[in-house]
Amino acid sequence: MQYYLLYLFLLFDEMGIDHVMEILVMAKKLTSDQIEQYQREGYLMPLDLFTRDEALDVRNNIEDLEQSYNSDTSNHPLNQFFRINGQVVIPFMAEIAQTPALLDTVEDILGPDLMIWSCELFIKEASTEKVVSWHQDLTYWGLGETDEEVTAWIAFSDVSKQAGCMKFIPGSHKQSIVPHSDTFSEDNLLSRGQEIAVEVNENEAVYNQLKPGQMSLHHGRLFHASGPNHSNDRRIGMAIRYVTPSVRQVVGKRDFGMLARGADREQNWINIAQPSTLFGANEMKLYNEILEAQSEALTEGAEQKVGLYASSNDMAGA
Ligand SMILES: O=C(O)CCC(=O)C(=O)O
Repeated sequence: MQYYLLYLFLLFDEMGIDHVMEILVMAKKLTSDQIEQYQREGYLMPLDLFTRDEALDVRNNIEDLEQSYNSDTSNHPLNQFFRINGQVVIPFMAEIAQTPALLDTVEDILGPDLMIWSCELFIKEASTEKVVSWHQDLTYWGLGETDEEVTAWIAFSDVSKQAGCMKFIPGSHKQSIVPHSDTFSEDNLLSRGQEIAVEVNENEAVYNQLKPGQMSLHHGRLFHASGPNHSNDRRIGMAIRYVTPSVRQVVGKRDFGMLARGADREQNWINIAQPSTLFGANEMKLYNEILEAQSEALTEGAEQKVGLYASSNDMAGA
């Protein structure tokens, strides 16, 4: 103990109290500068998560599933599972969302209690025109304007500007949710083609270019979008939405979350388990129940039917 105190004293002397305190209360993965940057700009990138080989393994898992999936045995096109709540029925998506290094990083932003709300794959086929219009994620989720939601977006291919990477407007998360309008555009990957209805200054956009295995974090109110994939490879990314247990569903009657770390003391969420089987019977039942519950918030106010990726026309890149 005496040695420990003496060591601390020498450290304070040598490095200054602020720097030592920073180390003692050190975040798990991010530096205090990165945490400040996230708070100031509303995003962080690029962050290394997986090696190239690990990222390639995940890409192979995705592509094997695309090859083996038989839509006749399910009432859902595969893209629906990819685009909403994949973590409920596809074990490898739930596992990725619980990668310890990823949770350490998210914990630095949201704190020790973490729930997974949704995992989604955003795939744009090579040389196609699919885009994502400017939007704020929280607009249609029914989770209010919370600061306690963050998206980790992981690249499983080369996500360059040419391949249609995301772009962000720095600091835009400091605004409330601004008005959006539904475009239902064919080339839009969002469920209702929702688009920010106020002016977005494209000149301010920062491009989120990522190598396979790298990721970014972005805030739920950040203005963001992505362009078409004009590269000759598919553009593959997984978005994982994390919330703290204190966030609640305020539009729908109930909502579901998978506890990834810590504890859910508030019980605002119906806690669900990680899937044990790919498209297992119990997992599918739960998937349908969640989709029905969430569609209340996700389709609220839409003037046209919102399919929530249930039609094969919604296939990314098709
Ligand atoms: O992958 C994209 O291009 C857009 C993703 C997105 O909007 C999101 O993760 O919130």
